[in-house]
Formats: sequence, C-alpha cells, structure tokens
Amino acid sequence: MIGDTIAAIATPLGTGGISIVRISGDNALDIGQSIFSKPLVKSHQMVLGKVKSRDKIIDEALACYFKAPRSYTGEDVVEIHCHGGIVVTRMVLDAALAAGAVPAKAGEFTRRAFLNGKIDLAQAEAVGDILCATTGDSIRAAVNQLEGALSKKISSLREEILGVSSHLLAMLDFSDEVDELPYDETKAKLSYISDEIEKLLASADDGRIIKDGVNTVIVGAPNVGKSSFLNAVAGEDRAIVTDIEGTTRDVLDVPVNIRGCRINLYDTAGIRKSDDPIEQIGVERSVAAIEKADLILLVLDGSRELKSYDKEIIRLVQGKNVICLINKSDLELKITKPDFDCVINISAKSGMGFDKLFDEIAKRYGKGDLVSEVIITGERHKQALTRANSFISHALSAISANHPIDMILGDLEHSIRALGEIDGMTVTDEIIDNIFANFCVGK
Ligand SMILES: Nc1nc2c(ncn2[C@@H]2O[C@H](COP(=O)(O)OP(=O)(O)OP(=O)(O)O)[C@@H](O)[C@H]2O)c(=O)[nH]1
Ligand SMILES: [Mg+2]
Repeated sequence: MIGDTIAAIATPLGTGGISIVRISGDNALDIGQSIFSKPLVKSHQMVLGKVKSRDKIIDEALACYFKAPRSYTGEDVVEIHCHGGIVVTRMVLDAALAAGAVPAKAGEFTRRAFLNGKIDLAQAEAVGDILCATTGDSIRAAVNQLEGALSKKISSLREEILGVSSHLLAMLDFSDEVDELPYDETKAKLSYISDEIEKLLASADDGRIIKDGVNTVIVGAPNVGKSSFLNAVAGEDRAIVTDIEGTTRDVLDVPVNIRGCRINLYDTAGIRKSDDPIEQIGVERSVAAIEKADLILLVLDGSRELKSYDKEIIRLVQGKNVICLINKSDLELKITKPDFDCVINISAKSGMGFDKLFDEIAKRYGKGDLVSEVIITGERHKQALTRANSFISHALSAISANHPIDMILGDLEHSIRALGEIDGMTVTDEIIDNIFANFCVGK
C-alpha cells in the first residue's frame, strides 16, 4: 500500500456531459460503496445508481469498481461518472472526502501506477505528453512511448550491458593467470551498444520538434509586414499592425499548427538602427531570437528595392536555416530577389503564396513516418542517454589502456544506472517528484 486512499476529479472542471470522480487505494471500495446506492460487487462493471452524501441524494450516476491490480493505479479504484456540472461534481468529490478519502496531489494516480509497477517512468511521462500534445504527430510519438517502445529499447540496452558485465566478471576469475585478456568480443559489444545509444540520441532533435514544435522566428526590416504575416497565419489579430515603422517592440510568441506540424511563430521588432531606446531593446531581442531559431522566415517588402537595413539582415541570417518570403506580392514587385535556396512570393494581405510556404514547412518538418520508430522526445531522456554513452566510451578507453577489470565494471554499472533513470529502474525521489509536479490533479 502506498498510503491513504485518494480521490480527485479526473475530468476538467466545467460544464459538460459527464465528470468523473476517481477514488484509489485500499479503502476505495468501502468509500465508493458508502456514497453509492447500488452494490459495487463485480469488477469492471458499470452500475447505475444514486450518489449520496449523509443520506441525501446528490446525483444519479454510473459507478465502476476496478479491483486491484487491474486498474489504472494498480490499486482498488472506484470511478463515479456523474453529471458534468461544476457544483455537482464538487459535491460528489466532497462526499468521497467526507467518507474518508484524502485529496489526491498533482499526478498522484499516475505516480501510484508507476510505483505499483503498472507503467514505468517513460510511460508515465508519455501520459503527460499525450495530455499536452498539440499535433497528431506528437500524440503518435507519445502513444508509442506509452505503449513501451522506448522502455523496451532501454531494457534491451541494459540487458546487453549486463551481458558484457557478466562476461567480464567471468574473466576476472582467470585474469591473474594470463598476460592479456581476450577483449575483442567485449569491445565489439560495447561499440555496438554505443552506436545504438547514438542512434537514439540522433533522434532527439526530431523528437523535440515533434513534441515542442519548430521555433520559427519572423525577421526583417521595419514595415515589411512581419506582424501582418503572423496574424494571417494565426488567423487572428495577435500583433499590432500599423504603417508606422517600428510598431513591434517585443517578441511575440504564437504557436500554430501547420499541416500537422507544431510551429512556434515568433514575431519580432523590425531590425534597424534606432535612436529610440525602447525600439533598440526590441532590435536586440530580434537578433537574440535569430540565434535560438530552428527556422528563420526572412520577410522582405517586394514592393520596393532592398534597402541597406534589408541587406544587413540578409547578412545576419546568412548560413542559417532560412526561408525568404517576398511579401506584398499583391503590389507591383520592384525587388531584386536575394540569393537564398528557398524564396517564396507571398502576400500577408491576400494569403497568396501561403500554400506553397506551408508545403515547404511540411516537407521539412512533417515527421509522420518517423513517429513509428523509437524516438527521444524528452530532454531528461536525452541527458540520461548522453551520460550512459559517456560511461560506455570511458569503459572502451579503459579497455584499450588495459585498466583493471573492476574499473571497467564500474563504468558499466554507472551506464546502467543512467539508463535506469529513463524507465525508472534506478531513479531518485527528486526526479520522480519533478516529473509528477508537472501533472495536473486527477491524472
Ligand atoms: N499591400 C500589402 N500591404 C501589406 C502586406 N503586409 C503588410 N502590409 C502593410 O504594411 C504595413 C506594415 O505592416 P506590419 O505588419 O505592421 O509590418 P512589420 O514588419 O510588423 O513592421 P514593424 O513591426 O514596424 O517592424 C501595414 O500598413 C500593413 O497593412 C501585404 O502583403 N500587402
Ligand atoms: Mg510588427
């Protein structure tokens, strides 16, 4: 048992068809039964009855008993599916609390599922990722992780390392008798493991983009139509647009879904030298945003020739990942097109050229085919794999330098521990607390 019997509202608070109050723990059945009119005898069966609080009927509802361990948390669980009004749902929860349950903390149901071995840590994190997912790709990647794709990979790597460790332990026994140990097989195995970890690490960039989106910075000189473009893509007036140069001062962040890719659009201040100290700060922020961008949308005003500012910005983004947008293409074009691999004529006013731009973005960032593979979407996983790999490399150098077997075994042990942080086989309370602190109550 992991402590008290807990209860919380598992659905978002608001007016809807139904809300679910979930109760989990050793006393879940007693508590659930004490507030429900019909017997909850059979596991996994919905029963229609009345929810009561101190013998007063609160609502008509469906209740379901999930007998341990066949429940989300692995404990006895009772779910009450009541009518979805804010007040009635709170009253059902209050009835469960009055009957002896304690309020669940953020993520406590999923945390218990992890502690009871129903899911591992990577799978628990996937639950959080599904809740926050904004695109089909990010949901598919998270479901893949929830189904255990990453966990299986981690566990097979761990098995491989353990295999090498037992082989080395066997060698320890006769290491005094021979001058040189037959390390070839060990080296080959460790190199293979390291390659596999590197393959996983190589997927982390794609994984970050699938989960968190492509950081896309709109840059250009003042008045070229950056904010107009942002508003047109977002489909609402998020940024102020005027014909005065230097309208935008701060960086504005708007996430959009373009052909199933999450794109985090950043509108920035037009870059030019300015005497206005506020505008100058904006310009500095624009330049800083360029440095952190995955993709730069360089906007130029097609209705005029390039000015010195434009040329300076073109130099600034040279060599980076740029799509050049010739805006105001609804007007007569006077611009000499600059030399970029990808130049697209658009009009923020009419929407012309957007299709072509969106196709280009989908071509570059649509990861639909990738999400069926094992990919790393979490920074925490990336760090743990990097550490695991550095211990493997260390072990390989130790072998080459003919260091004692104990040292090599130590490296392998550290590497296994680092991998264990991903699925939770070897994890500190602090890491667990951090992960579940990001969950909401009721999950
Ligand atoms: N004809 C035409 N006008 C446009 C287009 N896009 C923007 N404009 C006009 O250009 C002017 C400047 O637009 P903004 O979107 O504020 O330009 P900006 O690049 O954000 O400017 P700053 O914030 O000052 O750097 C406004 O008067 C817009 O209506 C377009 O595609 N066609
Ligand atoms: Mg602007």
